[in-house]
Amino acid sequence: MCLSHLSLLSLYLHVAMGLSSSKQPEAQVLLLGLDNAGKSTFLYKLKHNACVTTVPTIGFNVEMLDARKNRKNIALTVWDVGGQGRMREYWPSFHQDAAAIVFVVDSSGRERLEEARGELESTLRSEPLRGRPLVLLANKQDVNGALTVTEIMDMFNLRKICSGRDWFILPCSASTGFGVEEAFRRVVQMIK
Ligand SMILES: Nc1nc2c(ncn2[C@@H]2O[C@H](COP(=O)(O)OP(=O)(O)OP(=O)(O)O)[C@@H](O)[C@H]2O)c(=O)[nH]1
Ligand SMILES: [Mg+2]
Repeated sequence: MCLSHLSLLSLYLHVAMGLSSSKQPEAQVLLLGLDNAGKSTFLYKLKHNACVTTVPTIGFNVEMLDARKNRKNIALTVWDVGGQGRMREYWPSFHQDAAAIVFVVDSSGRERLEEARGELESTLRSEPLRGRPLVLLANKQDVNGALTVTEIMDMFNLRKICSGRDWFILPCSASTGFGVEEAFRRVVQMIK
């Protein structure tokens, strides 16, 4: 995917979804996190209930998922944006219409936690994302020695950086599927 075509594709998808003429509510979910955090693995586990072999995402992946909230169906569009350094400059292009943020952290990569914390903090400072709910996924819990949600919550100072929005942190393993459905339920619950 050529990155210069991101906005065009996004516009196309909006129009295409609008033309689908369904009165079904729609919401966009933004999946962010450092490279190697497990975003794409999480997305495909959710979509296909399969552990797909991934390659680093250059550009983004997008999938539509059906959810139910208050006895209504909601069409969720999940944007999984590449997390490598050079991809992060494109993250803000996805902020505008996001109803919720899912930030994925590799809990087994202690040495990159500070980098992840910094990226989360600057994401949460973005004006278009003000007040948007956050689900933080402490991923790779299947790895021995992975940090716990409490450790990550403290290291990220989550209570402070998330003031003014609904947030939730939960452990998961995108590759085994542990916590994946629960994460999805939380996201749906928090979308306004
Ligand atoms: N052990 C373990 N490995 C995982 C888990 N989730 C993802 N991985 C592995 O971590 C690596 C990176 O996963 P991706 O899903 O491609 O990571 P990503 O966040 O999409 O990375 P970018 O696209 O570069 O931003 C892959 O080798 C996955 O198999 C997990 O829960 N446990
Ligand atoms: Mg990816």
